[in-house]
Amino acid sequence: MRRVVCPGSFDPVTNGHLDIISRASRLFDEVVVAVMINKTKQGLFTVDERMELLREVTKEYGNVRVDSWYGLLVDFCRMNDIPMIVKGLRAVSDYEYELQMAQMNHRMAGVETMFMSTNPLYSYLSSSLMKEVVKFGGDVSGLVPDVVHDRLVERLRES
Ligand code: COD
Repeated sequence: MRRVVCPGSFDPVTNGHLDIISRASRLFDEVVVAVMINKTKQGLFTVDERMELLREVTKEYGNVRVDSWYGLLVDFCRMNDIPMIVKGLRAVSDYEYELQMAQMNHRMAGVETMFMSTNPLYSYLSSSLMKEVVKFGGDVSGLVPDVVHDRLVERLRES
């Protein structure tokens, strides 16, 4: 079985993430979306909430599974028998750090990284930008899935 992991913070998932996940789902037998836990960073959504949103927006793809992990991504790969990571590249600025991680992951465990060029429609999207825009009353509809849009508005209005 050709299995790949799509890792990230997904706080929350955007249409940019979803585009990469859906394209990967057409190339691999199974895509495991892994919400990586960063205990030093307070997210807007809890890890469980992020996973719930990811499950909701990927339910139409029959071969996408959502999981979470605290620790090295390569250990998650070993545990789940995953030989490859898929990442989206938005710009040259993403590349330097992504390349460093790809080389380190390969050195540590022989795990390969595949880079997909971002869909130009979504190349300027990031979870942080979506949060900032909604926080100050801007409109991000069409840039995140509808369910995420509603949860963002609800959560940021609460605060
Ligand atoms: N278009 C296309 N792709 C996108 C877009 C977009 N608009 N936005 C994001 N992406 C892709 C990028 O490939 C990105 O890497 C991924 O989606 C996830 O994005 P985020 O913002 O949700 O997540 P990040 O960047 O915070 O995730 C970083 C990781 C958690 C993946 C990384 O830090 C990691 O692997 N940590 C685990 C610990 C570890 O193993 N560390 C050692 C690494 S060598």
